[in-house]
Amino acid sequence: MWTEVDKTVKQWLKETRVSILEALEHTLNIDTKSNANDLVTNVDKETEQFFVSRIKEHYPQHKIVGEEGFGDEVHELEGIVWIIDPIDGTMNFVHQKRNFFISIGILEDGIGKLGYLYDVILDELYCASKGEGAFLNDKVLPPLQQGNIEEAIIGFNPASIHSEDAASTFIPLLKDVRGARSYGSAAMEFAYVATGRMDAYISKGLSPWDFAGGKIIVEELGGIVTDLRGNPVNLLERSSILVARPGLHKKLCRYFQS
Ligand code: 2AM
Ligand code: CA
Ligand code: CA
Ligand code: CA
Repeated sequence: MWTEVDKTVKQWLKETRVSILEALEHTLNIDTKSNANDLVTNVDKETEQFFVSRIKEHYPQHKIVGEEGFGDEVHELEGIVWIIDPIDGTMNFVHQKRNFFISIGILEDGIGKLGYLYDVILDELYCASKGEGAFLNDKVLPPLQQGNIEEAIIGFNPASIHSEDAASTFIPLLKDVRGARSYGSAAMEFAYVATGRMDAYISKGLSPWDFAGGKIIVEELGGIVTDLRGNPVNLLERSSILVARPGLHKKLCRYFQS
């Protein structure tokens, strides 16, 4: 069954790519959500509606959690649940027309089974099937190796610097690591950790659709995904995120224990 679902998701992703590239040729319809910098476009909504209608048609028993609200009200992870971010990195989508991803995680009874992070512009699909490895397009991704702070490049959200505890958490950490990056798409940052281009990614205030797909992929590679305090994340709740290579994760957690 999972092989068939996997094939179907990949086909749907390719279909959405065609529509999204086409939409980028026209004027986007842009709205704001929680604040003036929290953007949403017609393409976010249409892409989510596309997935919801296809899933309902092919897998009527499955439940769907989607950022734009076209899915179901899901209060428990029993059965099969799809967690979808139709465009992750909407600000990049609007301003840069690149560096945005489609993110999908599929869980069975709360266990991640299939994960997808799709770089629409580059046509690069990062995916994992639990117990069967992770891939970038057709290439197998090798397991993540141990890492240390001094040689680490970490991804983070620059807004974190304004948080009340930044002086005792983010600032010391940024001094100790080799370098820091911010790509503006949680999915992209998870994909970069999965491929070893970055060693960790740290963010406050993410939602399940920001991390569900990435968590499945990174965990399949032996990486660790928790909140900033090192606790397991709940896939139905907002959470901070600390994702890193094994070993490095524990060292990074120490910066956030105070
Ligand atoms: P989004 O583009 O799907 O909204 C940007 O640093 C990252 O944080 C993106 O992955 C973005 O996802 C996510 N994010 C979560 N909550 C956000 C918010 N309120 N405003 C902007 N980006 C948010
Ligand atoms: Ca959003
Ligand atoms: Ca997102
Ligand atoms: Ca989104």
